[in-house]
Amino acid sequence: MEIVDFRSDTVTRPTPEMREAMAAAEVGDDVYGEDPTVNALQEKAAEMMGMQAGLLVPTGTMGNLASLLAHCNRGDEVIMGNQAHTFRYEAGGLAALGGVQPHLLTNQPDGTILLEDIRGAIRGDDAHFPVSRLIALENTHNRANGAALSAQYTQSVADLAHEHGMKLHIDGARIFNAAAALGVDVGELTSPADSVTFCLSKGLCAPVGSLICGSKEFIYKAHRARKQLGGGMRQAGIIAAAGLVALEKMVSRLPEDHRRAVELATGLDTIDGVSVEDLNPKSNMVYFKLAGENTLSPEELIKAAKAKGVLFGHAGGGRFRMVTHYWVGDEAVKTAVEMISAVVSRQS
Ligand code: TLP
Repeated sequence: MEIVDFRSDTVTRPTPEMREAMAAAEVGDDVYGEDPTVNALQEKAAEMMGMQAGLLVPTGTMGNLASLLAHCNRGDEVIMGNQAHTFRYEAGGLAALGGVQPHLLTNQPDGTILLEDIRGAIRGDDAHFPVSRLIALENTHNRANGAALSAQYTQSVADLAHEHGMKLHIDGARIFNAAAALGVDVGELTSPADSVTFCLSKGLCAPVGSLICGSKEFIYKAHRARKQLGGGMRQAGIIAAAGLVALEKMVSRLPEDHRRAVELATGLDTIDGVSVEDLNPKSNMVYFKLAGENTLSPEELIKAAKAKGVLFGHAGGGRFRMVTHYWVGDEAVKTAVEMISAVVSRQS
């Protein structure tokens, strides 16, 4: 039985071209700054993001944490959405390792945080208060159906941050999906911010790696934070080589994943007993719930679909997530809809 894996775009395996580039990569010791392939990747990433410098880290989680550590002191506060990946899925690293306190504000269904909410959360100068140091946005926003935050909104949040002597960080794990969804150059989405983390190992198919980009001064600090976190890698050019292929070859095909997400959403919505949250998903994620009289528990649905070769995840609260990516084509979308329909209809 063929398995179609919609659990995440993180499941993507490297392309044959990436494997070739990895095998042929020129390498050096990156802790000495001597890996030419890492240096080339960092320069390319910074240029694409419209920033001065870049830094390769193993994961998006480390990228966000090293960025927070570089921006904040212990006891500082970071304003972020209550649905942010950094708050929900990064094992509390900002509190555990940074002593940084999240100040949570409601994420709107489109992934934004209302400007008036942010304004109201920024603290005055009072010895009772933590210092409001940083605002963090997520683009695309994972739990908001993969919504893309516009350049204009990002600029407004950056202006607000800077007005108050604060910084703006973007968790741009899927920032290239956001750029594709909005039809803009990725730099328009990132250059208003002070720092961004983006991932090579999601829709771009690289096996490992994320980049942090920002000013030279910020990257200098993030470099030390990366070392503290154990993320100083040696001949990391092997990884960077795949990353360069990701940036050169995989960005322009992301709209294909987005088209398939719309097709998947449309197909799932025809199933009696399935309710799709956003019938016109903006990027590569489809969230749905079971509706009507269905008695399947989330675990039962996932298990029954798996038995038919279709993998997807439960995001909590009866919300299921399916993510389109390079390794799921049109046939996989059809198979997924058919199999989920078979599982759900047997129950309703
Ligand atoms: N997200 C994963 C899971 O952790 C939920 C996924 O399957 O979507 N920021 C965002 C917005 C993310 O979605 C993720 C990964 C990360 C950061 C962390 O990246 P990694 O997994 O490289 O640490």
